[in-house]
Amino acid sequence: MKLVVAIVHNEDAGALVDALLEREYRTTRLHSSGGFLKQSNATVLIGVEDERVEDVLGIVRDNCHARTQLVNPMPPIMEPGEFFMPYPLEVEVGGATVFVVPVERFERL
Ligand code: 2BA
Repeated sequence: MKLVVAIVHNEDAGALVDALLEREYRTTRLHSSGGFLKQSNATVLIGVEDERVEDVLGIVRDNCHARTQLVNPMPPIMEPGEFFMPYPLEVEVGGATVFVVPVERFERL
């Protein structure tokens, strides 16, 4: 058994969980936030048999889309008289960041 941990955009999480549920995968959706952008995203946990991992990854691929987001860079430490014009930077946030982790033991008690 594997635990698939998928960090996805908030806007994709609902459709992803619905699509997984439709195929009878059990999921848990956690509210999370990215360390870099500090914006909220969603972490979806899916416990699944080894032979169904690729099917789950396909569903993640079909439902999660890459986006570009604008970030305002941190201003540098300025000397008196210096001037800093903050230009927003474009960052591509992937469709999904996925970890597939082996599960040592699974029980529903
Ligand atoms: P964030 O940490 O908010 O990162 C959002 C996007 O910013 C990233 O997209 C990446 O394009 C960019 N980025 C992140 N750190 C950067 C850095 N040090 N320098 C330049 N650009 C940087 P993704 O790579 O698609 O990641 C989306 C979200 O997935 C991340 O949000 C984070 O919540 C999670 N994530 C990504 N890689 C991870 C990892 N190795 N471990 C844990 N969580 C991860």
